[in-house]
Amino acid sequence: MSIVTKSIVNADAEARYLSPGELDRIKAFVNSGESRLRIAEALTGSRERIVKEAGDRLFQKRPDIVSPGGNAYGEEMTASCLRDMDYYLRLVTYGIVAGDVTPIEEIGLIGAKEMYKSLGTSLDALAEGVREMKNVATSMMSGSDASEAASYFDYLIGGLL
Ligand SMILES: CCC1=C(C)/C(=C/C2=NC(=C\c3[nH]c(/C=C4\NC(=O)[C@H](C)[C@H]4CC)c(C)c3CCC(=O)O)/C(CCC(=O)O)=C2C)NC1=O
Repeated sequence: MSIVTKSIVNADAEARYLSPGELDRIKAFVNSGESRLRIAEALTGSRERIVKEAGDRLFQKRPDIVSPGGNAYGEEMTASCLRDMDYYLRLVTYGIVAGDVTPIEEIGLIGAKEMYKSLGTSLDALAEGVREMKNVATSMMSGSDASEAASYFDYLIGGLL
């Protein structure tokens, strides 16, 4: 839910007008809209490059995961790994558009650690892959867009560890 919907639901539950604090938060959300949409567009437009470069960097740093016995060893498993990175990049764009990390949490983090443990996937390595996506993505942006985008990647990394 965006801050707009959330504020309205809360205010209406108490049959009251939006408070000055709520209006301030909505104002900040609206004012940051243009830059958030620009960032989401940039990530969406470069998704293939971001996932591919970040994947290459991850496998260079962690050759064990793509070596025999590794969780992402073999063409199919490597493809699943890159697909997961693409999933997470997509969730980051949702968060940026919503101006809220809730979509990242609800779609990508709740239950994720348990699931990855049962698959034998290293959460450290997955988080490293997300960190590399952040590095590739932010290197393509201006300073303020990069720091805005970085905060969503950082939230995701923190949630995986
Ligand atoms: C949008 C929400 C969402 C997420 C997050 C998601 C993740 C997800 N990743 C999976 C598998 C997987 N995930 C990985 C990922 C990796 N292995 C590594 O060593 C690396 C660290 C990492 C890549 C960076 C691999 C290799 C598999 C296949 C594992 C297997 O089949 O044994 C699976 C098991 C089923 C399948 O293979 O599709 C799920 C459900 N699915 C979803 O719908």
